[in-house]
Amino acid sequence: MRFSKSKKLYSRAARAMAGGVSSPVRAFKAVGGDPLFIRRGSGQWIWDADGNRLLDYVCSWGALILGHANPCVVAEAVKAVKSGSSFGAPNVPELMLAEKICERIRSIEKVRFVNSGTEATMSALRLSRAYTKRRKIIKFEGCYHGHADAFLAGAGSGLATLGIPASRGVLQSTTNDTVTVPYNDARSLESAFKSNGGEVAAVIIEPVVGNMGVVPPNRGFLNEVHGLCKENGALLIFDEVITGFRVGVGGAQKLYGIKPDITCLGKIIGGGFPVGAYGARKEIMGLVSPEGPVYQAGTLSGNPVAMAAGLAVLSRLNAATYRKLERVSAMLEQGLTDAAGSAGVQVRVNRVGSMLSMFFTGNGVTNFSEAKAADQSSFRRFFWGMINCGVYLPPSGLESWFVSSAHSEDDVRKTIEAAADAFKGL
Ligand code: HOZ
Repeated sequence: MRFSKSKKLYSRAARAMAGGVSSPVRAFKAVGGDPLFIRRGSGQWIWDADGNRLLDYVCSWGALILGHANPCVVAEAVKAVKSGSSFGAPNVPELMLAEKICERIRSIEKVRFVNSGTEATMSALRLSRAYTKRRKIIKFEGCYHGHADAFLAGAGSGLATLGIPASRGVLQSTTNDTVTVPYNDARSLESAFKSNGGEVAAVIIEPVVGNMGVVPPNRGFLNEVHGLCKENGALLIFDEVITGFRVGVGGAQKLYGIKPDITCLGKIIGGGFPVGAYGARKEIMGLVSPEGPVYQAGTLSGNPVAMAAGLAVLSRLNAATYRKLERVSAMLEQGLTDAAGSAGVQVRVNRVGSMLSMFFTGNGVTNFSEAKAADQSSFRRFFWGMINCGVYLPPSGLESWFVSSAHSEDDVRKTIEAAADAFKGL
């Protein structure tokens, strides 16, 4: 495969854009080489600037559960944009999407739309502090909750990919209020509560981690987290920006039977447009301005095009969609494991529904240190082996792969054949 046009575009981008990209992981630093410029997408496929067609397992980092340019989503978005792209005023698609979210996510009685997952978590944190009148938060190592200052401690995603323990420009005084503990370790959470007394406003967690690769919660872990929050008077914030409508129609909270106090959403609810949301029971959301004293606002929040696209996606997600996603994703998990086994390569595939990732290790991966201990140089070679066979994976071993409803069993068979070749080339 030739990538000369992408290469030229990237050197132009490096002159005009910070790091040549709009978000760090996209720069391919973890896998080497130059990022591909994507020209178009349709269903499970993307085409790069050189005209290469690739089977896409990034799917806009999980936002595109129905695949690229789904005709119904496109039609609704086009219809909306033709009626005006933004009003900065209440609109009907926004109301309808809010009603749908409240109907489907059991812990949400009221929702507020924002423009990104980062805005959602940042606002949820402010709200939790206002509600509890406390300042500290506890987060889990390797979980990524966007790039607001308070969360940039022990964070996954781009920081993990680039090996950055913390971001410059974030004041120590801000992260002093952020306590980090290992994921899947309820005893550490318990001691964090003990040593921080009654100061903890909230515990924030990705109920299934998607930002250190995929790491599912151990059996009972989320229940213990919930119990400890209750005992200590802290709110539980579920960051479901990735898992919301991805692991099932009611999100991870339905799957694991937990009712968090605040839920953050993003990605899928915007149908591929910029969006985020946070929601909770009425009593908590009543603190948000203008009803209450917690200020949070945005010109493009509740944008009618994003709302119409999100509504179109949510209206098309049903039990059959999730059954198909499960079948195809399980086939991918098994196929990758078998292909690695036949090639004598040790891997662990972690999967929950249609989010999965493959770690080059013979050990289980249940937390950040285990995820980071996996062999990244094998991932790098595997990544390029897959690209050369026409399969586009996230350009980091510490990110989730996403299957869309457009991916077929035949696509998975092709992916497994490509993986078998890529394993041989390691
Ligand atoms: N933080 C995102 C992945 N977990 C990456 C977003 C992007 O580069 O688009």
